[in-house]
Amino acid sequence: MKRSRKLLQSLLCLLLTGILLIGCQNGKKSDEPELLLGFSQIGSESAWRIGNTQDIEDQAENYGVSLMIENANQKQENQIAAIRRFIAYKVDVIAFSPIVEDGWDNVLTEAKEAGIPVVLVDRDISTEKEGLTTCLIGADFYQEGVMAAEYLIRKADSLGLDSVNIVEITGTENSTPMRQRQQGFADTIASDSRMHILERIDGDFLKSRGAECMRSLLDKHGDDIDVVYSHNDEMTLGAIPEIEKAGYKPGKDIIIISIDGGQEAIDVLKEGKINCVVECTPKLGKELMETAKKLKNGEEVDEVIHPTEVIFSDEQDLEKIAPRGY
Ligand code: GYE
Repeated sequence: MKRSRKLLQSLLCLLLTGILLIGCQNGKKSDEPELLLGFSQIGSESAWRIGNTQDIEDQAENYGVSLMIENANQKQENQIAAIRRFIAYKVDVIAFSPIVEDGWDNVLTEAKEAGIPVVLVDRDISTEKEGLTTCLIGADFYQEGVMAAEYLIRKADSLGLDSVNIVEITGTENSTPMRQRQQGFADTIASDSRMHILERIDGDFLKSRGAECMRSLLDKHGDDIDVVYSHNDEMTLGAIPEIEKAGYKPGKDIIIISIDGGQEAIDVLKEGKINCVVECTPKLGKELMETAKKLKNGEEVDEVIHPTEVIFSDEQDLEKIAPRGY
């Protein structure tokens, strides 16, 4: 009788330890409430975007966050519908990367009325209303434009150029990176009288559009083009074969400046067909999970979180660049 009671006690003890161990996995305490995060991603238009989605999924797992993720396939109406589903599902926090800046007031007011905090990831919105979002986690796109222009000014100095004709292939119209990459670049070249923008053309951040835009720019301006400033790697990678087909050497006859810093663009930079790539990191997942946890616990969060970014260019020893992971 005594022996069987002891056995029962030991079994109960083992069971209790097991439950405690499972409860503490991922650094979570067993009494910590689950955090359900709804995230609406723009689409899969670039290596950057695919890397960003992957990072958010990986970090959700690391932080023990349950993630509902929806891909909007490049359509704002799909993002609005996803946010409405997150509200109906009563997620703890909503995060999204707005494809464009306008048109979010109604759906974000619905989220606010439901008491669900909203985090902007990567891109910003434009609104007159107060308090629709809590935090923006994303790059300083204006500064990226500045870094691209500063590189160009140094390059023009080193080549001794006295006139520089630029074509600019821009990202999705009315998106934050498009507006700010254009503005930062324009403001920085404004004081340099050698710099002239021949044309700006909308490439929508897509490789196929980058190729089309480049064909049209070459048809119109041909020999006059000294520089291609492209708002992302995908469009740059679409433009380069078109430049070659037209009989020019990218990186030599035409200076090529790109933004993102994905592995494929870095490899082409090493080949000498791109001159400069401004980094834009897609790794925003860690900050997102930490912010979502704070919001769930009712803690204060920073209004803007910018990651630190660098540039990669033909001014450096390119062999030292570590694998990019996207
Ligand atoms: O540069 C581009 C993309 O919003 C920073 O979106 C992002 C941009 C990125 O698809 O490749």
